[in-house]
Amino acid sequence: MHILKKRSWEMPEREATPESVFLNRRKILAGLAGTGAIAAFAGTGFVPRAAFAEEDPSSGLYPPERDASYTLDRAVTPEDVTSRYNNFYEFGTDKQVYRAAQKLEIRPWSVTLDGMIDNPQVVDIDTLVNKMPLEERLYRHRCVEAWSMAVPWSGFALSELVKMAGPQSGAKYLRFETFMDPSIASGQKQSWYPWPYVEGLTLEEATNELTFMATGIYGKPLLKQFGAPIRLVTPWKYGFKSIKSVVRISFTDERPVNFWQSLQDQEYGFWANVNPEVPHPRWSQASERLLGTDERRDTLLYNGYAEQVAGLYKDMTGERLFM
Ligand SMILES: Nc1nc2c(c(=O)[nH]1)N[C@H]1C(S)=C(S)[C@@H](COP(=O)(O)O)O[C@H]1N2
Ligand SMILES: [Mo]
Repeated sequence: MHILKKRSWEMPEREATPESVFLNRRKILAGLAGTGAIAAFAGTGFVPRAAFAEEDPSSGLYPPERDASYTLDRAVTPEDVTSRYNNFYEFGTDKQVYRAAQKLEIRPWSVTLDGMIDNPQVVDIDTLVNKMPLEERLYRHRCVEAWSMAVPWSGFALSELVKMAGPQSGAKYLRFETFMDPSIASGQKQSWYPWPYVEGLTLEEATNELTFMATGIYGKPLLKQFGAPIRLVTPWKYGFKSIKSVVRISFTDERPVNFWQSLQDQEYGFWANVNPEVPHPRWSQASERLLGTDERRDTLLYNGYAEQVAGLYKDMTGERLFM
């Protein structure tokens, strides 16, 4: 292929994230709220650019300042693409779950911190986001199904939450759990899935600088289909590790068995680090489709984050690090 491509360093920042647009849209929506003007759009065919943005008690916190040390080698994927193409099995097995996901009630919401920690607690989401140092980061995201996106997450380093929890000396793993409510998430009525969705990280992975708890995206609170109000982001791992709508984080000395691993251990494991040279048993992982474009790109080892994370796995033997 001989396609002339813009390199990341040729890409103007404003192209990467048009923050001014988000800011203005927020102001416009805030201005309309309470005037009945939003309701007046009903039936006129007006569709907000983002699927189902809505007022959120934390919206004043966004967008936080961007940490410029995380840069991309590609354009940010447009919000109207990523907000209509999601994996969220609680709401269905296809990618068009954004409508169904609006049933999720994200207030009140709390996250339970428990297990081998000095400070077990149940923390309200608004207390948490007001307490944590919010920032924005541009990250790539590589799904195990060989599509990818690049998005501006807002949130905080998971290491901050680990600090708050105060892990005890025996704690080796974090086990994350998604909400469980089949009355709103019809996918959870399908009893052959091991609900609730569970994921896990080692304590070392959890405190790596890259590991992020996202509470926002595109300069606003997370839309429900992205896993509101809080989801994990581990950009060097396949997307299924990035567990959505987290309600519990338990510190343990036992390696958690994640949702996909308990369904299909031969295809999905604990580590799930991105590696173009290790194919999925049923397809190649060598390249990826960039959502919202007709471009395919070669996939990068650790999804391009080897510098930050390769050291975590340096001395590991006998582990299936790349599935
Ligand atoms: N609870 C929960 N978390 C989840 C999933 C899911 O089905 N349920 N899907 C995962 C997969 S496979 C991917 S690729 C990402 C998709 O995130 P996005 O829809 O925000 O792009 O979420 C991950 N987190
Ligand atoms: Mo995925």
